[in-house]
Amino acid sequence: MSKQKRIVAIHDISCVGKCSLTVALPILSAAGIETSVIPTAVLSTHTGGFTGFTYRDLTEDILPIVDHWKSLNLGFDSLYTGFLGSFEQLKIVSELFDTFKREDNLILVDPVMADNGELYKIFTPDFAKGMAKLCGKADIIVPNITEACFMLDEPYQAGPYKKDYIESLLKKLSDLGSQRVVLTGVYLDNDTLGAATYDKKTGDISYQLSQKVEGYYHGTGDVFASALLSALLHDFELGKAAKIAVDFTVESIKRTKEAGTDIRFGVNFEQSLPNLIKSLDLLD
Ligand code: PXL
Repeated sequence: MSKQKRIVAIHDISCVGKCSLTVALPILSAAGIETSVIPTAVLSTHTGGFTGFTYRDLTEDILPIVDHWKSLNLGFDSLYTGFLGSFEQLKIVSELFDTFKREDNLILVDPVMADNGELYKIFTPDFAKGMAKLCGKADIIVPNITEACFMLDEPYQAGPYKKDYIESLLKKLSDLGSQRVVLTGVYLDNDTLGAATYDKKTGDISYQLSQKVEGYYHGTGDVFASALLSALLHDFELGKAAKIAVDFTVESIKRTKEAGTDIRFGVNFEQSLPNLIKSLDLLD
């Protein structure tokens, strides 16, 4: 049995509407990974589709938490960030990376800020530039196509996409500074949807596409990134890790669609966890 990995997940807690920490924690725990957290904010719901949500910013708690952990000599096998709510949080998280980065650990940045050609309401195009800088400190980044376009300061185009276009995005994204890139929301025709992966060191590119399920389901980016990280921490190679994450996400979306659930509440990933555990080869 290999040693259990310990990571830290740095996201908000949205109390209702599964996303960020309420998705990352159960998925990574099911994958057998000890997951410490830094909550960046507490919201009554996420910001995508509910009105009147509360928002308690926890930025000022982050550095004292880090200082305490430094005094305990804590280290992490991975640092995983998602939704960050302000420029100040970008700066503090960047410092946190400097503190905890090691040769052998993995920084995954999911630059959560936009979808379907638009930034989420609380963000400005300038924020995307700040996020692009943070991506430069990551080992792996997981943007969707909208986030990629905002970070590269390019106009968003709707698909289906040509491979040439996807591959030019992958390469420009890795030029932001991270060796590996997983681009989500990729489709080359109208029947499939999934992710493309790129490893700058080896030059390997892969496409992990699955049957497209119509409809926009909230929090699926967090479901995907958490499953991807789970697979990478179990030493699956990048393409295979992305396939595991695509399959897990699609299964969760399909189940949610069949149940007719309000899309704002997120997807039923909980009942896909047994299959995730199987696909990670964790059953004896
Ligand atoms: O799933 C991404 C996400 C995470 N956290 C908050 C959000 C969103 C997307 O809208 O609003 C608070």
